[in-house]
Amino acid sequence: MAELRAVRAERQPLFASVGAALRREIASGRFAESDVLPGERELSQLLSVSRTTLRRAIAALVEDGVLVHRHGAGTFVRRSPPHVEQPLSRLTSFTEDMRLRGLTASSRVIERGAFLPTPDESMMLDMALSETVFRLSRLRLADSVPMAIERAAVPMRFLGAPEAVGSSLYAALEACGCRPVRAVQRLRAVVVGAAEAALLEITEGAPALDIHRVAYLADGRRVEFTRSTYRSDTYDFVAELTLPTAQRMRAAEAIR
Ligand code: 16G
Repeated sequence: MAELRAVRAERQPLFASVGAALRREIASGRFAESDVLPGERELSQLLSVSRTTLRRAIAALVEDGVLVHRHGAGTFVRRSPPHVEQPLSRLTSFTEDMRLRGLTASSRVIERGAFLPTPDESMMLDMALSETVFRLSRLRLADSVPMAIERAAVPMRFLGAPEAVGSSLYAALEACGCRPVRAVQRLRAVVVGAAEAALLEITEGAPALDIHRVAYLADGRRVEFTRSTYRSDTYDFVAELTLPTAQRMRAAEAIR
C-alpha cells in the first residue's frame, strides 16, 4: 500500500490530523474495495503514529459514523445506506419490499424459537399464557446494510412448527394459509440505545422509528405482533391522506 501521511495543522491534536488523513483516504476510495480497514499495526506504521493515537482517531471516526466496528470482524468503512420510501398503506413483507426496489434482503437472527408468550404478547395476540408463541428477532439488511431490527411473535398454531419459517416470515405464513390481510401499525420516534445502535451500525442516541404492527387474518384473528426499530436515515414512511367520502364527493362536484 502506498504511503499515507497525516498533515498536522497547527494546534490540532495529532489524533485529529490522523482522523482527517483517514477521512481523505476514505473519500478518495482507497479503502472502498474491501471496505475493511487495514489492521492497527499496518495503519500506525503507514501514518507514522502510535497505536494509541490511531485508536483515538478511529474512535472519533466511529463516533461520527464514518467507520463502524463489527465485532470480531474489524473496522469497516461505512457504506451509504439505501434510501427507501415505504407506502404506509400496503401490507407487504420486508423481503418483498426490498425485491421491488432491486435490493437483496437478508437477515441476521438474534432470537428464534418456541416460547411461552410474555403478558404483552399474549394480550396483543389474543392468546392464552399457556399457548406457544413462535418468536423471531432479526436484524434486517438490504444489500448487506442494516435497515431495521424486527422482533416478531406469531402464535405457533398458525405455523405448525418453527422449522416452517425460512428466510421470509410472510412467505411461511402464506404457505400455511395464514398470511395476514390487514394490520394496524403504530409509529413513534425514539433514540437508540447502545445495543441497538451497534446492530444497526449507527451512533448511540441517533433517532429511529419504533413500529408496532398487529396483523390480522381475514376472519379477524390476530396472527402477528411485531416490534421493530427502523433506522430513520434509510426509511421514509409515506402515507396517502384522503377526505371522508361524502366530503370528497362534494369537493369533486365543486370543481366541475
Ligand atoms: C415487514 C413488517 C413486519 C413483518 C416482516 C415480514 C413493517 C414495519 N414490518 O418488515 O411486521 O414481520 O415484514 O418480512 O413493515 P419477511 O416476510 O421478509 O420475513
